[in-house]
Amino acid sequence: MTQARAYTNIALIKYWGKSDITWNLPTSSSIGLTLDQLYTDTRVDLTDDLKQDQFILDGQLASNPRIIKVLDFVRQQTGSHKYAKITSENHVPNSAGLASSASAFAAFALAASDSYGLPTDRPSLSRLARLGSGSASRSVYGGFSIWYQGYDHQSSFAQSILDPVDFGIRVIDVLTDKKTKKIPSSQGMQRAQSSPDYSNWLSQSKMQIREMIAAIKNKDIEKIGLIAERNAMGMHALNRSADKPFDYFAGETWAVINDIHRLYHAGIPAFATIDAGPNVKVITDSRSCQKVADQLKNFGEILIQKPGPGVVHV
Ligand code: 2P0
Repeated sequence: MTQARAYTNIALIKYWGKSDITWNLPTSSSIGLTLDQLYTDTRVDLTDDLKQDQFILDGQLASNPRIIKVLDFVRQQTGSHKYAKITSENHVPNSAGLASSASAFAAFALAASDSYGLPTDRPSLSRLARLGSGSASRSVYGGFSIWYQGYDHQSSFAQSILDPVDFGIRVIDVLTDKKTKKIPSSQGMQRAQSSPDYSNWLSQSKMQIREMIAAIKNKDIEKIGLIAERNAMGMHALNRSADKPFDYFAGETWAVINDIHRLYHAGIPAFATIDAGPNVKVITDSRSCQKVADQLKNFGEILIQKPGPGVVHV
């Protein structure tokens, strides 16, 4: 038996497209910041009496083809024929609809690698986590990490940029909408790849990766926020210009973004980023986060997060 814990990460430079669906290879590199509030604990038990893999999520028997895909890969690598019992618990305050495949597959990668005797160095864990869910490759690491695009299973892995984070960056979740998203990320990104602006997005993203690494090394929260906001807006513009256009933003999304811009113009570091749903995350600093949270609390539940750790045994 082995049990692991991993935290969610927020993409500052987004992963939004696949070049290979089977291996989950992305069309661009991405940068994430692992946070400290939302995590998944996953336990893997190998027993001889199981006739198939068994997955229990938050106390309920569940099924997830991606878990089986990762386990089949692990068995193929190790020559093992054992089935696994996987027990997973998401720790999300107030069940706010924030459950994440990133924390889930990062924790699962460590628990499964340990159980079956695969290497547990972080690059190897990030590759295995990636097979389950792309963004999970970054949750293997604490603090800031980069997931290199690569061109095959071996070359597409994540590495640390900075951990621990020794400056006061904060991320505030503004939970205007707790329902599950309408279009799953994997479908959303596939549709976005039909946008006539997609190749321009890829070249922008390449430049933004370099700028973001420099901003992180300089501990420049304003630059980090400005680049992340521009990158997020570019991702959502792709969705709106896809063959079958769609939009994750809701009315409240724009209302929160407009307030964030008002705060920034009043001299408070506050920048917006949005993933595959309507909720806005605010990038800010430790001195301003309470003020920003107070300004935005009328929109919904607020969660203030600090940089968090990488995957560990528990
Ligand atoms: C990211 N997102 O970089 C981007 C930005 C959402 C928006 O990665 O299909 O669940 O499992 O590889 O990792 C969410 O997509 O997608 C995501 P799969 P995943 O964080």
